[in-house]
Amino acid sequence: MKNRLIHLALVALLSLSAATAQQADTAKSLGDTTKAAVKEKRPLRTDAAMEKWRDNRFGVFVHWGIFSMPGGVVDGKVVPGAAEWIWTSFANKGKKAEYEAQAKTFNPTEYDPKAWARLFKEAGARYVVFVTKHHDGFCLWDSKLTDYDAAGSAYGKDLIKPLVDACRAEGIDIGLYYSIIDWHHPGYTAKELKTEEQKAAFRTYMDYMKGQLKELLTEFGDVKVLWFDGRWDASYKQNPQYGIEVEDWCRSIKKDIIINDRVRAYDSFSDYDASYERRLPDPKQVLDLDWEACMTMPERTWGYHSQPDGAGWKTPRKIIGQLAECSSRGGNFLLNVGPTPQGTIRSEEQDRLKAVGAWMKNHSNAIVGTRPANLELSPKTRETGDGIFATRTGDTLHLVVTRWPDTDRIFLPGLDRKIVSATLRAPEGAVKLKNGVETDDKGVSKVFLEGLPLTLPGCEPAAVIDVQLEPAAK
Ligand code: JFZ
Repeated sequence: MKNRLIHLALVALLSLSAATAQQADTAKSLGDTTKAAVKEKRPLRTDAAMEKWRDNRFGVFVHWGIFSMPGGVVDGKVVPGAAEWIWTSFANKGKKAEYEAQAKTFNPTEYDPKAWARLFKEAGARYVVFVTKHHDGFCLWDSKLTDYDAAGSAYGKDLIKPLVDACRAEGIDIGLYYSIIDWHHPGYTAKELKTEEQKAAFRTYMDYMKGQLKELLTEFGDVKVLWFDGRWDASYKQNPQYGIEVEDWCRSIKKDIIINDRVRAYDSFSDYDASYERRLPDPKQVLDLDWEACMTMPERTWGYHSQPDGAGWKTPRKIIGQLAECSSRGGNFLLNVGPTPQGTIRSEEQDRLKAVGAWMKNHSNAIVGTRPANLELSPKTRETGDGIFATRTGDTLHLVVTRWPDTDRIFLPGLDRKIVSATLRAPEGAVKLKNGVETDDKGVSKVFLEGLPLTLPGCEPAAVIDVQLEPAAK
């Protein structure tokens, strides 16, 4: 427990520390040849695969594995925090073998991949990211390189392929999560590699990883995203060339694969920055690269926890607000579920996915396929997901309103184009809004929409106003 807290604190510290400090630190430990790669912020990709990734905007993350079995409880005691880290509680009690033995009894008999796929589709998700191997090393597919996998469990067969097929059949793009950290593989060491034996052993692990990544990239059809994680151990950081090798390997197998920033030991953003974890980027931050925020529904845990700690389950309004905020800033939003060991998705998660989906059914055009409108309509000091968030498609602005304004006007500072029309798309029918311009004492004119209904229409968690603009001057 203590170890885990220290670890989580370290991870948090790391991610919070300024990029420059990290780079300075990195430069110290790297030779000149790799320094350039470390600082590399690549030009934005313009290929079709990356454009599609941007268009998708909303994904579902699935954290599932034998870590789901204890449900956050060890020896009758509830362990707060991330349930997918429960291995550390077992290990600290000298019960690593007991943890791993769960692989033999893992038997999600209620698993219905088609039902999951339908649910994700109903939620309005355009892509998914499945954990195929988390830090505990258990593999959810049938890997030829280990028996510590779904095929070697009581269930006895691959869990990933049927899900990949079912989601693809629903038109959902596929992403696979793969942990670099591996607490099971005998060659993996977390600490700095000192002896020749350790180095040789880690080499066997590198080859194992590459073999598994080849399986993932060749046996599951068109995989769009590889989502790496767990690059912070000393062994991996001591050898930054490992991350470069892994990344190059994946690209050599699939040229247009989209890879997140967590593949290399240090700050290469790879194709996009996935460091926004259970948080959204600071409103003051300039975001000039592709990025994605991943989010839990309860406060902390990714894997199934029978009693998640924290402030409770996020409301659909909060989730939709966060999704809209990400879209308005050019980022994707990856919303997590942690299925039960039986293979079901708990009602707390289903209800929220369906509520988001009910909203997406009417309003996905404010999210999917949009680009940021670059309008700041909410205070920078707001809570995430709370306010008015502007996306655009062509000459149409979409304003997603999760906090109903205090007056009947919405000002659009920074808008330099004329408004043709503005429509509130309410479930009980469209409402035309008027617009006007007000010039203040300093001669600055401010465009506004006017005539908002008295309250947020219907019972919707968020309203959407479409604003048709005059075409931009050529
Ligand atoms: C990692 C995992 O340890 C966790 O179990 C989960 O899978 C999550 C999606 O990813 O946790 C992290 C990784 C990176 C940061 C924080 C937690 N970070 O950069 O702040």
